[in-house]
Amino acid sequence: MNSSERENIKAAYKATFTKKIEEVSGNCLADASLLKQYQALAEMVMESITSQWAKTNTLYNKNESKQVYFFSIEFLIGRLMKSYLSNLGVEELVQECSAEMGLDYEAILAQESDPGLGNGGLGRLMACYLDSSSAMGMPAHGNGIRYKYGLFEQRIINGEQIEVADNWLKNGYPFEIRNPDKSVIIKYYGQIHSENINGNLTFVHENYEAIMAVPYDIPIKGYRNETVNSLRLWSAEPLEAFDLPSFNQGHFLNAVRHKSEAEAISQILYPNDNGFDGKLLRLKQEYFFVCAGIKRIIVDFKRSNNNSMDGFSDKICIHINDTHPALCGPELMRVLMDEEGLGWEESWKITVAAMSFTNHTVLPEALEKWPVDMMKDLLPRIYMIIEEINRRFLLDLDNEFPHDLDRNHSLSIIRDNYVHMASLAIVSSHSINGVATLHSKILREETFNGFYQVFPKRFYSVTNGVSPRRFLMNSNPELKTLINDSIGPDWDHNLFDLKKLLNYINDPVFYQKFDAVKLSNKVRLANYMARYNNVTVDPNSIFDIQVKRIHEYKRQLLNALHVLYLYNRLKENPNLEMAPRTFIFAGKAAPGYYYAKEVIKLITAIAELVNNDPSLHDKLKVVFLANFNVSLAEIIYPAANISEQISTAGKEASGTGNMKFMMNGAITLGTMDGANIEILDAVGPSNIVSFGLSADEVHHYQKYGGYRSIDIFEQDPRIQQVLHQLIDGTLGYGLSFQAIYDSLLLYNDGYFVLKDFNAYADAQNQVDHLFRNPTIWTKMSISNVANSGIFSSDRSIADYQREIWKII
Ligand code: Z15
Repeated sequence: MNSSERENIKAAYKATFTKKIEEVSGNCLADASLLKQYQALAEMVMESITSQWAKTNTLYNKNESKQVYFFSIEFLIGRLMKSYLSNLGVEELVQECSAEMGLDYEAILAQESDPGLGNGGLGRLMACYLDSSSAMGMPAHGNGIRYKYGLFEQRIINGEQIEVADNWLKNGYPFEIRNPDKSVIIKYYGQIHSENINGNLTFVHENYEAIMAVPYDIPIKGYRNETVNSLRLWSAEPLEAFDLPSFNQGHFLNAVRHKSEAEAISQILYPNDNGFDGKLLRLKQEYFFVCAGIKRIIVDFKRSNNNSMDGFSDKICIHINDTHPALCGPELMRVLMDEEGLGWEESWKITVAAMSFTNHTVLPEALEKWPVDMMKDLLPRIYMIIEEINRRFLLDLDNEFPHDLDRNHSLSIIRDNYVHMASLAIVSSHSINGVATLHSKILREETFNGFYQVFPKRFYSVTNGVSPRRFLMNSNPELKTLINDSIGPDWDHNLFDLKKLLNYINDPVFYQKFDAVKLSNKVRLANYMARYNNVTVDPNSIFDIQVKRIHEYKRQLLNALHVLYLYNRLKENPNLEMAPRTFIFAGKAAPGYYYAKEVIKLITAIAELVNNDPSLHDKLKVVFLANFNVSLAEIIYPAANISEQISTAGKEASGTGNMKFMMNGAITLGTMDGANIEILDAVGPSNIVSFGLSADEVHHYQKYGGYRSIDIFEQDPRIQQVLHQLIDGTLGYGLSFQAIYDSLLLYNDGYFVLKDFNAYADAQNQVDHLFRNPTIWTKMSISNVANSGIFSSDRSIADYQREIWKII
């Protein structure tokens, strides 16, 4: 494009934008608010995307290529405007034009609400996988719930978490299209009668409560290609327009009550990450999007397949993200048998061939099990089918392992009056995978060992990945530019090309530029902290960051206790030689998780103590950033020197924040857990700081005992001092962290915080030494960026295509 062509395009853009402002606001540009500017831009973006979207859908409707459907109860997509602009290849144009028109581009983008339709890693992973699928031109779609309220907004008041409703739809949402013509009716409760119709046993559902699922579709635009996939989120509505059985029977009040009950289903996201709550409404949610999603897939498939189900599993992959959508198995069976008239065997073959399952946790308290009575009452036909799936599975088991009653019991899907959802998912899928090498091994050898013995070939491993577009190119534009200037721009289609940065691993000129980028990102975060936390931090201090959900197994407590220990050392010796440190925390606690909320209180109390003590000469600062979400994450990762990944080994299935930090040049300070192990493999031992018990050691202690936290306490005066400070008023008058103290001593420290303390303190000391040698540090940091290619979600998606969905 020559410069006059470019000027023409810019002039056209400005004219269209000015016109759009009038359309969306009834005002001229000079009088339009930032919100209206954002809405105008969003409309223009949608207009450019929708024609490609329609073309993609036409292509898909021919049914030539295999389609993948991700069923997930969470999709944590983050703001989309920047992704759209960058994927369309028009971001620079829009930036330039905005500046020339006197508009504030970043402020316009900040108008967008950040949809919190997920809790943490699980939901964000799905968003990265959608981003990558589109980038790779692969037909893959999301299927989930359009929660009216996403994950709560977190405020910190008097050091405590306060939850505020997340009304992300309050100004409307410009990137979705409501498609009421594609609504699906969902039936709950009632009774099942079998009837003999024309010699066929037929199951009839009576006296059910019906509600309507209405889809809202969000386009997932591929990076600089023609692919636009769909994220379909279902909203629950009353079905007035339909023939409501209770209405017909004259139960008008029932029909009204039914309206608010219907809407309740997609009202709010459950705020637990890695924790099972067992609420009836949650089970309704699970069936809601499963039933709606399966129905739509079948309708679309048949329309383009001469109204036949032949070849379904050659063309459709139903991928279930954790067990929340595990009802996909029985629901697909129900539709195939009761609506399509197929027999059990044929239906079962199709179901298992179509379905694959990813497990994301081994924490026992997170594994879903629903009371039989609840399931039977709410979903009578589904429960019947689960019983039959189980009966046939146990029969097969008995054939293979005769009279092995223990095995039969422990693998039974229905056991001790609960439906075990992981068992259901495994039995009804041809593939089950863990999300990191260690995690998959634990699944095979421990968590699902019984199933592994029965179905060894069903078990796979795919290490998680993250979107390099969102978490490198778009959130760290200065690093992107530096990389482009150094190795050329082509790494954007193959993140392994970042290895070419190793050519600069001894280049002092490159070091300078690289350090300048990091500093600039740290200044940005420091400004944020000055503004929102009213804390001044030194951008040249080590930014040591732990951001993730607050959970015992993630051990924010270990980090906090170590900060307190450092504080004590500095108090003893104000001239202690150490690089100044800024410890940064962020993360939400589930509202009902008392212990996690205590940890937030503890961190803010330590911050109060440390930040207000002038005798520390600014060597130590502690900041808890409120309301960690995708938008805040995008500011945090690029600014990190240290990435804290310190879970008790064996507990963090993979982690994905670890990858986002690494891609931005942070050095991992981590246990040998989840994907940290693979980060070590990728960067080599000299570019990571690892410490602590191994998963085997943790497992051994948990199985055979032999760990007594009180022994460590008694031998270590540093720990005595710190633990005493939890309860002696050091952290504020009247403030006592007795529950935390007790968890460590009285209840024997279930997450091995004290056991790993010494190793962690040593590792932190090593970090200090490394950082004080700038050449070594920069070299480590560059190596991390250069070796992060394997953690692109493009690589993960390629693995799934090859190993699990068998595409190409
Ligand atoms: C969640 O965020 C994760 C697992 C779960 O079972 C639930 Cl319910 C929520 C996380 C894992 O804790 C994390 O290790 C993993 O990286 C992430 O899923 C994506 O696989």
